[in-house]
Amino acid sequence: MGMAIIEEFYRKMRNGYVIGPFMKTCDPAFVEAAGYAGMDFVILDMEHGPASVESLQNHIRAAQVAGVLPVVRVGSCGDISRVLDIGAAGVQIPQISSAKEAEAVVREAKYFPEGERGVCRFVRAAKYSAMEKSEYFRKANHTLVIIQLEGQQALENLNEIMEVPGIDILFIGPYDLSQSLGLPGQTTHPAVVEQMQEIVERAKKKHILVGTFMDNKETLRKWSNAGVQYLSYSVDTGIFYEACVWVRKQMNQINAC
Ligand code: 3PY
Ligand code: MG
Repeated sequence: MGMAIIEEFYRKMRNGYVIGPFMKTCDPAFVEAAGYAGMDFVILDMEHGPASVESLQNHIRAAQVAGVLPVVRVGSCGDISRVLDIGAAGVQIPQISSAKEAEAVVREAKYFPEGERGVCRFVRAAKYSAMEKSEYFRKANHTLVIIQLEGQQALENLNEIMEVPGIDILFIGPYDLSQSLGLPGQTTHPAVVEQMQEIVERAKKKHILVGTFMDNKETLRKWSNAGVQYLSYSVDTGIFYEACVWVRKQMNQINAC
């Protein structure tokens, strides 16, 4: 992905927000459609989706065709360099709870001097060696590193986590956070919202970009008003389900007339 696209993504976040869905479907057509609808990014999900590194290559190609930024949420740190090799513009890593874990993420995601990512220039991100070596290594560290904070330990260690260099966005996972409070799924429970708010405020004081997940209009309004810049709105499968429910309702209303 070009450096200019990442720069533009940053500019948008600094000036307001970016928005995009998680993707669990295995057909790249959904990624293209999200891009044509004006989404800024898609999060291709390896933590909770059936996608493999092999199938994700085509999702990333589709994202590039439709001008939407492809971020991959990996299942574990071991996948980070593999998804960057196939051209992911960013990586999102679940369940980070300490500065040590955050540092390990940066080490995996960045080449020297920022990290120790395994080196190979015969990969898709380097145009299979068609790109000049110097150009590849100059550009390759321009990727987004997003870590998910979604447990009580992450909150306890927040100050140290916020000091780790190389982290671009702190992402709050409301579902896992609710579980860590003994309230699984209750993402609008006051105790969950209070902790989310605390992370947002502490990150903003340090001028760190922050993201979270929401799956309805009310929570979208709440967290965008709170100044969250990376708005992860729902999931392709859920959006499709809601669209089908809407169509069904339209037909029921027409029949009732
Ligand atoms: C969570 O809410 O736990 C996430 O990981 C994002 O949906
Ligand atoms: Mg989670």
